[in-house]
Amino acid sequence: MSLSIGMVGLPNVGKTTLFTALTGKPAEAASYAFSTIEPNYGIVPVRDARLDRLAELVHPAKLVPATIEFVDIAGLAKGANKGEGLGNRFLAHIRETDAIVEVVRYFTDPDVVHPAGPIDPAADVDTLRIELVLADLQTMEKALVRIEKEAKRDHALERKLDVARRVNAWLEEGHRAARMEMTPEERALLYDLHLITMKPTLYVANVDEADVGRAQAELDGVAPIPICAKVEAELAELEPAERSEYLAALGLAEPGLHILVREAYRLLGLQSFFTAGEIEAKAWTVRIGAKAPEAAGVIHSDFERGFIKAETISYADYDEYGSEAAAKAAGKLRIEGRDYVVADGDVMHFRFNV
Ligand SMILES: Nc1nc2c(ncn2[C@@H]2O[C@H](COP(=O)(O)OP(=O)(O)OP(=O)(O)O)[C@@H](O)[C@H]2O)c(=O)[nH]1
Ligand SMILES: [Mg+2]
Repeated sequence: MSLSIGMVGLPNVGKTTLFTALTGKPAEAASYAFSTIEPNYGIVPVRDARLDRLAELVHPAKLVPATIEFVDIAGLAKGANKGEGLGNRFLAHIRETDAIVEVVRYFTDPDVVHPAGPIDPAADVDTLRIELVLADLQTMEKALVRIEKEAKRDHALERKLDVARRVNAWLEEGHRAARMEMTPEERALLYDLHLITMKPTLYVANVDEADVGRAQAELDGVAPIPICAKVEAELAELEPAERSEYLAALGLAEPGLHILVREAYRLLGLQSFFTAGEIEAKAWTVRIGAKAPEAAGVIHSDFERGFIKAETISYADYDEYGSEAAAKAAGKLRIEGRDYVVADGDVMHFRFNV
């Protein structure tokens, strides 16, 4: 599973600065609005101290963390749906992402133009919601015509048509699609429309250096993650020792980016399991609640198809006993079947037959 997250926001709020800090990929950030035109794509390893510990114990030739892809697009201006600014066509680049990070300007730096005037996070979130909802309505306009046509031929699609009409009416009232009440089945019926406001969304409050780590009031009913993109970008450039020093000076236990990545995992209902051998130690991403065969399928579809058993050691046991052999001798290696619900941090080895 390759997870991807799209970054949205008004122009000049710090999206590209945050993207560069996250990915280490240089991309142009500038104090004028609409500095990003073509989207930036970058892969971020998910830092996990447990994987480092496994590597220390197993000495694999290769260490492979889980990854998330970030996509940084052009800023959306008020009226983007009507072509204001760069318009909203760049949203196409994030239609198929799994989640959205919305960057909101809190920092006050007068050298950085805020096109909407005074700094007003709640108003900015409203502006952006309206643009995203209007973009989804444009998607729905075409989709409804198509689904209506299809439903005439195939009556099984009438339920899809019904929920599509409901979500259209809901969007017309200005709400995010994700906030509409619907069953998981209805939600699944809408999946292939790739509505942007249906995606789980995290808000990042891009705060002044002085407010780093300070909680902010809720935006649209959820607490934003306070991050100073500028500080994160500086932290990302430092050697580990200097970084620890700077973090301590800021009163932070870890970079805000780590929190962001963890929160994205949580929001998406994901966890990691590990495989550990001489060739490689690797973190894999799986849904919370997934059973052993689904986890096997993350590695290879053959593993799922031919699933027999999963040899499983909990991370805590692996850490305590120090090796597979020692954990096994202590009776901590469990042989789990198809109904086993994978736990976060499980170290697994699959037996399969195809
Ligand atoms: N003071 C301060 N400046 C910041 C911070 N984050 C970004 N900036 C500055 O704000 C300006 C805009 O940053 P970008 O990262 O280019 O913003 P963007 O959202 O990608 O902008 P567009 O691509 O034009 O939509 C740059 O001059 C950054 O250096 C911050 O946390 N504090
Ligand atoms: Mg940018």
